[in-house]
Amino acid sequence: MQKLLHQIRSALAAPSRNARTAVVIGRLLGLAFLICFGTGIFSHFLQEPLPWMVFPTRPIFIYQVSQGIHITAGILCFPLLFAKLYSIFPELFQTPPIRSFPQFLERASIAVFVSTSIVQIVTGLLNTYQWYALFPFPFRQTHYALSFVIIGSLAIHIAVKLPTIQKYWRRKDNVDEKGALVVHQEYVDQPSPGSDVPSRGLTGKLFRWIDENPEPAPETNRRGFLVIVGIASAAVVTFTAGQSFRVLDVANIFGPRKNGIGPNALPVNRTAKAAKVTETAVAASWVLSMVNGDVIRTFTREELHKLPQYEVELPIACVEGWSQMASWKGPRLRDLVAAVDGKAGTSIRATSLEQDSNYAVMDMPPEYVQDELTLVALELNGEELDLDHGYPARMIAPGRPGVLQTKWLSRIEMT
Ligand SMILES: Nc1nc2c(c(=O)[nH]1)N[C@H]1C(S)=C(S)[C@@H](COP(=O)(O)O)O[C@H]1N2
Ligand SMILES: [Mo]
Repeated sequence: MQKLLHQIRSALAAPSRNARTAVVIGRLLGLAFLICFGTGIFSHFLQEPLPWMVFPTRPIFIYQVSQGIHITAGILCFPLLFAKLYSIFPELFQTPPIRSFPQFLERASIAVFVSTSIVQIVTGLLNTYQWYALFPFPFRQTHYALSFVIIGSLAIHIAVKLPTIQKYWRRKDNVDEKGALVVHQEYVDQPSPGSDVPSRGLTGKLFRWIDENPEPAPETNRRGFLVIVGIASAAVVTFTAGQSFRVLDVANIFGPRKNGIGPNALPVNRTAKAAKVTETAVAASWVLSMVNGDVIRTFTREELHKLPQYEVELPIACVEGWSQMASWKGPRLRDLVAAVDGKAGTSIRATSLEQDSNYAVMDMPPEYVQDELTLVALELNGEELDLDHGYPARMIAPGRPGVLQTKWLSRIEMT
């Protein structure tokens, strides 16, 4: 068994597979995961705020940018994780498989880290294509919970590997005094207790695990590997980031959403038909109910039009990674709140005509309710709001995820 593991490692050895490469890729991967974690936490608490939390409403694109970065960094994890696994692959066949408790901890944390990361980025990517039905668990809660498992196992992994990380952090560790690359052609064996087969560890030096006729390990091999990883990373970003960042829109080949497509020149997330509101939304009896305890006022669409109208530029920024700027027109939410004597510090709960959906009820903290840019929109991009965009009226507020921009409003209650 040990002999076999030993042979596998020898066969898999390559100059691009060494500790320095693992550290270089690992740094980028760690950074990408931290960025995803931070922006993910922001997105999570916007959707499930704790009572004491107050969120920034400016800049208006704060969520658009943060979620765009989240999705882009997440997509970047595909080539990076692949490259990282490639660079350490022979290490999976260490002999003996378990040597000590810290080493066991390290391998276990990697196993957890790798498997959860793969689940995380694959389901995350599927989510950007709205393929929720493919997995039998609620996406958002699972994505949130897994992120802590990933960050935790990553922390353990970094702690255990700290000596290696320090040693190969800087490039000069691989070059001699004259700046030439150090190439070790022989493999490095360490005596392993209780076994007659020596164990082999990554030395970070460029060597090949070839038992006979060691071949020189050319620097270009390792460089070439990093270049390929770089090109692959640049390509996936270029071909998808356009759904989040307008400048790259022309190159958005794989991203599911395109700019300017759809009614009112804006993509539709869920259609009126899918939300089963095609009848209720156009019913002549439709009114928007403003409710403040016992004070209730209803507004027909005509009455909403008669209130002071404001025009604002605000993006729809979907959690699924696409976003687009649009021009909205309608009364301010705070004017409607004032019409039922709502206090300045009030939060609201908005209810949609849509039934039985996670998006049917939305809570909004005071900072958004009072914001002058928060509208009950009646028009979009210079036209009447399309049925698919929330006719007769929908919410639009600065800096919030698309999921909270409730369409087909029916009731707004002070809470
Ligand atoms: N009632 C209701 N409102 C909703 C949704 C929904 O499914 N039902 N989808 C939300 C999501 S996830 C997004 S991204 C935005 C998209 O708005 P749009 O379809 O007008 O572009 O609407 C939000 N408002
Ligand atoms: Mo969304």
